[in-house]
Amino acid sequence: MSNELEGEELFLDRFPKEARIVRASLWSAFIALGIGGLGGLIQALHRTNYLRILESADYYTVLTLHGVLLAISFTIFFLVGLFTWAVTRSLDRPVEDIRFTWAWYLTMVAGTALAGIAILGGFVDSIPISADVLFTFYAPLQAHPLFYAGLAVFIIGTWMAGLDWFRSWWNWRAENPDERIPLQTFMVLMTMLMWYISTIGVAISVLAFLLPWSLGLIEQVNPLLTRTLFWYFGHPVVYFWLMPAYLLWYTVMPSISGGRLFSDPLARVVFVLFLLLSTPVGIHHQYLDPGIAEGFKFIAMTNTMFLLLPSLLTAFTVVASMEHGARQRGGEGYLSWLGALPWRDPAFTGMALAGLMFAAGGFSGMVNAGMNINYLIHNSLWVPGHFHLTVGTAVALTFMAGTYWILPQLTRRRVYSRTIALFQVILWFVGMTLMSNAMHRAGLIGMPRRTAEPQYEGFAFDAGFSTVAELDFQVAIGGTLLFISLVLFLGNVIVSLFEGPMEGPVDFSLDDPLSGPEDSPKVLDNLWLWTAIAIVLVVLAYSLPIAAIVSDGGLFGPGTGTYPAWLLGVIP
Ligand code: HAS
Ligand code: CU
Repeated sequence: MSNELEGEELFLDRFPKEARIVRASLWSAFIALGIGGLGGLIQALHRTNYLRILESADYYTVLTLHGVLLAISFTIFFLVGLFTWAVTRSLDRPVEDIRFTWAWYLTMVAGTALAGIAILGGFVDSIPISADVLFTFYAPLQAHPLFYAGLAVFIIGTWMAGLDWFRSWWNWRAENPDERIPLQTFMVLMTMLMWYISTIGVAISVLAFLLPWSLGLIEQVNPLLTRTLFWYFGHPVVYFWLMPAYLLWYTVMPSISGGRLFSDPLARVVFVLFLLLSTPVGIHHQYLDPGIAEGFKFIAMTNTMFLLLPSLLTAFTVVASMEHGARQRGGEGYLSWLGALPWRDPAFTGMALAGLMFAAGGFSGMVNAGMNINYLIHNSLWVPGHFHLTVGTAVALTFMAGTYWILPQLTRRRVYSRTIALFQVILWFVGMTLMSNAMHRAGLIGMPRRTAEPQYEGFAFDAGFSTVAELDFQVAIGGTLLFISLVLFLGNVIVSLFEGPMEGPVDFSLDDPLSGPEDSPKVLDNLWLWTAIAIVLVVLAYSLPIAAIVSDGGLFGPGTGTYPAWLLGVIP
């Protein structure tokens, strides 16, 4: 890849100021990971009835903390660190103004602190602050204004971060007018374009409706409208978590496999497809919502099926690159090359296991996406089963594995123990296999998600070939293994910092793809064109459903629509 760091020079030496901000972002991500992960353990043991240290009422406070800290803070803080690293190294230029870079980081920290205070307030009955609204914050659940304000501030921070990366690219382009955008920067820019388009939904939902409502400025909101605006953002956000993991799979994994990326143009196509298709699909989270016509749901389903394509292309390209690496290392045969991969390297093994689990997570995603079959699993424990494979493993395990590779470049310290690191990533895989498999199966027999008391005292689930007790046991064991894995990860990383500095040259270079950008048409790099098409698709998919929701239910609340009481927030 052109314009990149030479192998011998550490990122830290070449870009010391940028390395500090990347480190700060990663530490913030890890703090969120530690607290959020503890919440996960508490929940897994509570709902399976193995250990209850809380009142069931506080379960929802913990669940909100778990969801917000892991799905929003951990993922996005890691992402901003990774993207800053990727843009700086692939353009080989420092950020334009480091004060602005710190400004967006601090804005994100401030937003997290505000939302965090609002959530933690839920534990203290004597203060009137709480936000037990879960990470989807659907009305009629209402949070303290601090929570919505925190979210808004956090998102503004990410917008500023995007601006920072675009600025670097604009200035780089002025100096290199004829060069193709380096692949890592291309991936960052595409991801951020998707993010700008999709966060408009949540920004409107929060600023125009939920925040004024919780401040008492407006009396009510139209819950279906705020839900729809949430999911307009809520599907693309899952790709916002996934695309940095893909950045690592495409640009780092081939090199640590000992090979080269199979095709740079294909990687660009994948990111273009994500920009085009990630947003006009959000209604696939609302197949069961009344008030949205079936035809609109059908359109969302069709778009979702097309959206499988970039991930299927990724499976092909990434595995082909791994195979190339294995063959460089002497691997042979149809499948026995797999044995020649560097399985002792925790960075490699973590990412490969994350990919393997994503194949299963993608499959349960296809089940979710089918309009009719979704009725079977919606709001059941199947759905958390699905997203612990996707965001909880494809993304989280890739980020942990990526940390083992990137940390020495940022701190000049070797990872304290590669053996513990290897054990840690395998433990995550085993724990998640137990937990998510049991969750999927429990969902199929009708066990609901998001409840502290899934057994509904006195209600017997038709367990068929599995018993609830057996599934609960697997969830509890799996959740415990995951927590141990998390502690090992954080412990290993922290202890590394106290090790002596690395000596001698260390090679962190990334090799050129087998087929480079010159093999693809320049139009792939035309960001304006893809953004314009993405906007047109969003308008086509959303304008009519939103118009119908507003005309049925009123912009600020229920009119004479035909919604059931629960959706209107009326407790019968
Ligand atoms: Fe999803 C619900 C559909 C992907 C996250 N999803 C959720 C929720 C979350 C989530 C958090 O259509 C719950 C939200 C809530 O709280 O209510 N999802 C899909 C589909 C995909 C998909 C079609 N989801 C993700 C990703 C997520 C994520 C990615 C996070 C990062 N999802 C749904 C639907 C619902 C849903 C419905 C609503 C359910 C309901 O009723 O509530 C697709 O993008 C999946 C495509 C993936 C593939 C797999 C390709 C395989 C690859 C692996 C390659 C292997 C390697 C390793 C590299 C087709 C790329 C090889 C190793 C060797 C050793 C060889
Ligand atoms: Cu989705």
